[in-house]
Amino acid sequence: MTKSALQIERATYKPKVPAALKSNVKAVDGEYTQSVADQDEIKSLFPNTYGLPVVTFEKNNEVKSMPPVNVGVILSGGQAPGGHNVIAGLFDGIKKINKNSRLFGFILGPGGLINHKYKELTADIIDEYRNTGGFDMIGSGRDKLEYPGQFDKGLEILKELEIKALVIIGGDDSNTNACVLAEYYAATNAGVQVIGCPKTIDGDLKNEQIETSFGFDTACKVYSEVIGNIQRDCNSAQKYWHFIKLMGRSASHIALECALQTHPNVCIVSEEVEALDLTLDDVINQIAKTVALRAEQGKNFGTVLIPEGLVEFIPAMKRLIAELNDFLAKNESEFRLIKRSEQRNYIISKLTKENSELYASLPEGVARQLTLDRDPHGNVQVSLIETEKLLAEMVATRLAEWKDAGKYEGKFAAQMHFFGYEGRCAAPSNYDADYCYSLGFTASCLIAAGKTGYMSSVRNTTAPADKWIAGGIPITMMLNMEKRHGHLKPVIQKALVKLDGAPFKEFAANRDTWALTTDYVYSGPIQYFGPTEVCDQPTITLKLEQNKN
Ligand code: FBP
Repeated sequence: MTKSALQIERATYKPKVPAALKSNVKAVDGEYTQSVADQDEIKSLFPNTYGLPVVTFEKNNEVKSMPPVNVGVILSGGQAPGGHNVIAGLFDGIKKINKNSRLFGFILGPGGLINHKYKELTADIIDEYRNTGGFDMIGSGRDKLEYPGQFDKGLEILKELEIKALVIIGGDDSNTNACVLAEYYAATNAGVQVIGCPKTIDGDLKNEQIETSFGFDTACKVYSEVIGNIQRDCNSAQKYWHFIKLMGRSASHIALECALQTHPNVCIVSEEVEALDLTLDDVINQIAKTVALRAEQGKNFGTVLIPEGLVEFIPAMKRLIAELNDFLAKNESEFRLIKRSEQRNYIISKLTKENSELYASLPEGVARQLTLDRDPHGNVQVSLIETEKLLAEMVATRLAEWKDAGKYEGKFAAQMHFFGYEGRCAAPSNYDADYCYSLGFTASCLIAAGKTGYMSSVRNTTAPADKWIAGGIPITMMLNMEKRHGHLKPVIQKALVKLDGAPFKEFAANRDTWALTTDYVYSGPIQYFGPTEVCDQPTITLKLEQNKN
């Protein structure tokens, strides 16, 4: 495999880890825990893994010899920078337990466990992938591990390979499933521990105990670099408004962090749109107003950041999508027989009045995207909806109306962008390289301590790595009951942007200034070599949340 000069140099980077992990460790049990809500129900569903104590790893002077342990690892869901370092940390950790320990990677996600597709991860493979982006060492997938039949099928291969512990690296859903699996294997005395690791660029798997999900740091830095480049281009030519959609299936953490890093003229935060019960029209007016005000100062240029999940947070759009999901599920075959040119009118004629009017007001392209194929759960695939085009087109129409009414004088030309896949496999920043390696190593400590149903946790990460705290959090502690596909299920609470949280407040305090001035910040590319103030900074979100800015 041909390697770039950066790849060759970066392979030698030794991730920084919490001081305790440099020595032998002992597991210190903390307080016994409760789930965040619905305690009685969660307790009855997880009798073997509920209420366990939080664990912290501390230095241990005693050297204990341990037998080798075979471990399996799965990457689940969307790629996030640093996944390979979780696996490298886990590998080094189990080799420290005993040099004869073995690591097996299941191929292309949870499906690899069910279908018995795996490969042994030996030192030469691990070394090839240290500090690299991507999940290509073993691949990832979105199969869900949900049913006892799958758990039993998985157990067959675990038994065959004498695997005593399984590490699932994933987002909120995958870790919920890890928790269910841990309970099932404990209840059936399967002899397999299950440990989760918090992954997702979306940044929405976090809570009191889990400071951040890995990959968020790197992805936001990559997007902010490119947004900065666009802003400099924008300010140089002064002729375009750039509408930039940013990934994040649901929560707006990525858009918010990028706004804090780059100071765009507008950033929409879905959670605020929902809280204020704004309509699509309100959002359009809000952007058009900023365009008009800047035009009054002779500034016919600017940037707008849009979170990927926005349309599902606009209450009226949410209702429209829900009716469309329902209607298309029932009438899919009839709809597909209708000529493409007549599909729009067909839908308009079938929806209830409010939804029909909203659908009719949408630009052609977006209206069509809303009727495209659903995901396996029957939901519209939001990442396929070109919200950046929707907003740019509707803002152009609104400005034209204002121009006719003599309320706006200016020029408006838009450029559209969507940043998502560009950042998901970037080489991890120092933060993610260190955090991920530490998470993986900590997972091996949880295994050695005999724990199951825990998520690997590394805390205090705005401090230098030496002071980070490694431990484990019982996953049941993060569960509550939520309605999914019509049924109440135990799930990890998804962390949306908190409107009373420090990151949003910081943004809200500055956005009016950023709207009218041109206060762009150019964060530049991620730096891997150089002074720690440049290379080791966590996200602004994390610093503000921990009051460290
Ligand atoms: P995870 O939550 O699985 O980490 O995935 C996040 C994400 O990158 C979202 O931001 C995005 O909406 C989605 O994956 C895209 O999915 P896909 O990779 O299947 O196109």
